[in-house]
Amino acid sequence: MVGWGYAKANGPSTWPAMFPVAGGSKQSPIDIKRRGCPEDPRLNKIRAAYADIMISELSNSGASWKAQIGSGRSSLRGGPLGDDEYVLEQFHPHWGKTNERGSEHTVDGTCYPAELHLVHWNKSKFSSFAQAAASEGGLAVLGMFLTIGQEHPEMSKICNLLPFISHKGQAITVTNPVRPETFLPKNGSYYTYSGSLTTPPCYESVTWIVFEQPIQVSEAQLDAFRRLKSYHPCEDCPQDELQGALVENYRPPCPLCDRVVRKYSD
Ligand code: SG7
Ligand code: ZN
Repeated sequence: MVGWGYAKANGPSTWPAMFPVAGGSKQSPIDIKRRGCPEDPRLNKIRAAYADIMISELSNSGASWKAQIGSGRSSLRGGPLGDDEYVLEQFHPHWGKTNERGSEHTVDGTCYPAELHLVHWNKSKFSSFAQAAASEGGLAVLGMFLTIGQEHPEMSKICNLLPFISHKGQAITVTNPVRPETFLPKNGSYYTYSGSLTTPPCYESVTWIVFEQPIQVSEAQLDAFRRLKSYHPCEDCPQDELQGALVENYRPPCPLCDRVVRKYSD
């Protein structure tokens, strides 16, 4: 058996066989039903502060591209996170082959063309990202819906480097400054719930914070994502329905089960 992926043979419906927790009751993503999201007056604004953040490596995992954070200072607090401080580990997106779908979370069944994830871990309670990722309350992921519109200047810095990591397993070492705050929408309204990593091992360790207002990227920028390949440079191009294109790398919504999605309105 090949590893997990997004094709019919190794896609999300097959994950629970290899990763039993993927069939659990606190999985992500979910469809956010707006009518079912009580505003919680105890929630407050997300406080994200980033300074001198440098990307150390940009890589193609075959499932997405990933910008690994190498240095700088970051602090994510507030909202549902209480007094714990979370720090930025990496960011990566999920996207579709066309603009009709691509986001992992959906809102009343509506998909966006892509979704960006800023992955943070709880430095107050854990001593490494790996430990936090496997523990309840370990991670906080900021999710931003991407729509097609203006070119995003900060995203362009990434897009310009993607041709160097066109295939799975490729990575480039960089020391590139990035301003993660430019990926947050102007309006701070968000949905929050307890969930999981959206890829294997699907650990149920994530406090999800999904912003209501999408951010814009250009069609050309999403096309740069879509030009990536999901197979190694020495392998033959897979002959499945995706033909080796790294697209459709989103997990469809999982059952909400007995969870509540709370809303904060900015
Ligand atoms: C992407 O999404 C990668 C993964 C990430 C996963 O496939 O960015 O990161 C690595 C280490 O390759 O997994 C543990 C982790 O961050 C799931 O992240 S997500 O739930 O935010 N989508
Ligand atoms: Zn993700």
